[in-house]
Amino acid sequence: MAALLKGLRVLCSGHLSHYGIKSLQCKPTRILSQLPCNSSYQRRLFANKNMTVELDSNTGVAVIQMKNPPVNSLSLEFLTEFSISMEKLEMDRECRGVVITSSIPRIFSAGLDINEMYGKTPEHTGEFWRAVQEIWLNVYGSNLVTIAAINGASPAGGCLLAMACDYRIMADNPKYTIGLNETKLGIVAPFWFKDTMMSVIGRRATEHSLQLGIMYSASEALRNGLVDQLIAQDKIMPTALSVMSEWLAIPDHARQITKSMMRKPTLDRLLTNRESDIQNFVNFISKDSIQKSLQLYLEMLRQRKS
Ligand code: CO8
Repeated sequence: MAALLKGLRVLCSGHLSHYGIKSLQCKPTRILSQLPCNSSYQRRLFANKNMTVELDSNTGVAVIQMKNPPVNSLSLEFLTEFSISMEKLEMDRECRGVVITSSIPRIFSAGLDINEMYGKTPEHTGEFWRAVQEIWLNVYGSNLVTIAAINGASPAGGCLLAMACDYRIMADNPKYTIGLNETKLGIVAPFWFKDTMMSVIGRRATEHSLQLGIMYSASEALRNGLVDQLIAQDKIMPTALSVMSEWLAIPDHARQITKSMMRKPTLDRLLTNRESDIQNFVNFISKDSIQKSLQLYLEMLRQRKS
């Protein structure tokens, strides 16, 4: 018993941080379902331009609500703000889990902002891609429990963000779709998008999905494991919080080490190839043929609207 306690202390002090995705932090364990009903209720709100972040310090659960109209596209500014918010929550001793959702009706996120990739300088494109890597490293590598409450369409980068979480709940609406559709834009999902999808739905389904750029309906996404649960739109947040309470019932250190064991090789692959990945992206996206594809795609989006 003494040895076990000593082991736990070592873990909590972060000496085994090579096991950890980020350095391990033991935060006081509070279980949502065990909270007294009359517990003093404390919410902290961080209002940003592109999202609101609300932390309930009684439960340890934060909610990030994306609000970048019209479609929550992931611009450089959005990505930077999101990463800073995640880092703040990660450092906050009161936070143990985060639910990511959208305040825009019918849209979770339209993925990367195509305008950031079209007609821009290589310097800008490189900076943008570093920010894309950063948001993925922050979410996929988070020590917190992460749940995506997907309350609308979630193509490409929106799907990546959801897949980087520990659990995905999607609104049960046949009009909402989710998937990595890059090939349909004439571009290629990078290796770490592919790795993330493979870790969620397996190799064969990923190969099929990526080659065809498939956007799955909510029910298809449930069937192939891309999302874990479907629920009526108005039940999505209560369900996310209830699932969160199950995850928070597990001691943090045990869950975090397990998560790290599963995710570290994938994270390390990007960390060791980060600069070459940026260079590859800049070279690829600067090609005339790719710029042409992006231009046509943007025009198609505009025409579809009119
Ligand atoms: N980026 C920038 N603008 C966008 C994007 C986007 N991803 N998506 C939509 N918009 C714009 C539209 O052009 C339109 O602009 P405007 O008002 O000026 O005409 C406005 O947002 C509203 O769009 P819609 O009218 O289409 O809105 P709807 O509610 O009808 O549909 C959808 C919402 C379903 C999200 C739809 O807009 C859509 O399908 N968008 C495209 C989504 C997409 O294909 N995203 C892929 C982005 S690429 C990516 O994330 C990964 C890239 C990896 C690169 C790797 C290279 C090596």
